Amino acid sequence: MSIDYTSSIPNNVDLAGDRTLQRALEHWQPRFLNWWDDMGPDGSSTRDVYLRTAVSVEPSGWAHFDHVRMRDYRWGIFLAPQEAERQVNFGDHLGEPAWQEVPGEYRSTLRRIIVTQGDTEPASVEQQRHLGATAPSLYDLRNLYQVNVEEGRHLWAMVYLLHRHFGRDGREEAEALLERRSGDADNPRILGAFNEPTPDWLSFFMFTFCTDRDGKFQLCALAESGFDPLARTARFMLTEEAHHMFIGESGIGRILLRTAEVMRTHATDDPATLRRLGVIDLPTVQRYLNFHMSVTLDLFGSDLSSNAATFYSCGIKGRFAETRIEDDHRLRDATYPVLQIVDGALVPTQAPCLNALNEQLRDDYLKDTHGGVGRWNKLLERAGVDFRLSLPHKAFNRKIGPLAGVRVSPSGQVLSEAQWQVGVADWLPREEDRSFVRTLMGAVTEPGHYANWIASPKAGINQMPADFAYVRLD
Ligand code: BYC
Ligand code: FE
Ligand code: FE
Repeated sequence: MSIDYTSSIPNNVDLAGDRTLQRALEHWQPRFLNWWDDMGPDGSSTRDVYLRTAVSVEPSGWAHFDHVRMRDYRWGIFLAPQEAERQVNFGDHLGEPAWQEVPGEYRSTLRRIIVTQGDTEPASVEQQRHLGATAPSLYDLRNLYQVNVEEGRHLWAMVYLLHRHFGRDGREEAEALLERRSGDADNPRILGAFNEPTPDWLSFFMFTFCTDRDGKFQLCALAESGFDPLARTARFMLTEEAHHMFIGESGIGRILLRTAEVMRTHATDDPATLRRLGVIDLPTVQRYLNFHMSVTLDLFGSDLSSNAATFYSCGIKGRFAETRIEDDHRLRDATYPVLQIVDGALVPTQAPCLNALNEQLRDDYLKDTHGGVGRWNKLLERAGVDFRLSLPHKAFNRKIGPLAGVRVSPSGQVLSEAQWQVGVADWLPREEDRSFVRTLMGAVTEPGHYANWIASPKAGINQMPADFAYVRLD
């Protein structure tokens, strides 16, 4: 099933066979391009960038590399191949054939979840739009643009579903997706983390490590959906997500390696000295990690949520790896532990599993994140540095759910407000951390060269040589 790149919207959904839909999307396309010109990566339009573009959805075809002029990038609509006789695999409709059309009674619920997913995609592009001016290398600049075009494509994926399956209100939602703005006081993006600024590359790498990973877990849950077009689009989006998280994990890894090198050469772990030497001290990296983890943990929603129970029972949103779990896939009698505050302490308490599905997905996410932090610590260990990074406790700095009402340290101790105020400067990025990191930001534009604060990558993209011009600047 290859993709038709001759039509104005590349796709594998036979757009040409549905003229009304095609016209509606061709109407939306220039609006999307206007949004991209206004809110997409600043100053990128005439640059030739070595990008990965999907030319088919088969494993051999979705990673085709070539230099592409950014403004000519072709965003398309790609669904993973349909599985014959797929069923609804959980909830009240377990065992029924998967839906190819939206069940009338679930229309507004499904639309809301698709809109929420869709809203994050352009939001992240908006958050990252100024980073191109301060990329530490052409390799990193290319990676930023790769993420940006793919998040743009993820917006297309959700807009296709809205136009194809939700009629007029779907079209209105597709317009609104181009109107909300990250961080806007009057018309912000829907979810908290997508209204936070991403002002520097340390934030960018933390965002792709922490927040794109929420994308992975939410998309995995949606890839289980009984609504088959949503499942298929989520499955294809997931093929792209792995690279986004790689950029975050390897970006932080390279920062750690470079700092460790300077720590060894100068036999110091003093943050002020390291800053004078132009590298990022490790406690600052930890504070950024604490911040990005806590805002991302909020993205999973409230610990107990009747919405989550409804999404599951209706067959709209499953669990991570739903079909690999061995249980009844209805969960009416099952329980799951959530943290409750009892006499000033955090105590795991069994709750109805259906209501605790946000918490369960958050826990699945945390396990995955632990793996990445473990790999960072291995790098530090091998580099001969004693410092270790750690994930903050899941109750740390929460703004969503019952844990928003308590002060908890990164190690999980419940604190008084006064204790929190004493500790917080060690736990979350300080203004001086952010302004120091800002002083390091400056574009490095010579192929094969890297800013002083970050090591070069182990290997090039698509095995390109070290001095490859990933981006041709004008
Ligand atoms: N900020 O019952 P609750 C990605 C709202 S990332 C603000 O707990 P529910 C990407 C909630 O909407 C993946 N508001 O929520 C990554 C609800 O509002 P309403 C994105 C929040 O519904 C990087 C109310 O609080 N995809 O793809 O169980 C770059 C009650 O909450 C927040 C998805 O999220 C928050 N953090 O769960 C690019 C998947 N949390 O309805 C892209 C789709 C909750 O009462 N979304 N609220 O007005 C969902 O599955 C669910 O909407 C959520 C929330 C899991 C987000
Ligand atoms: Fe995405
Ligand atoms: Fe992503």
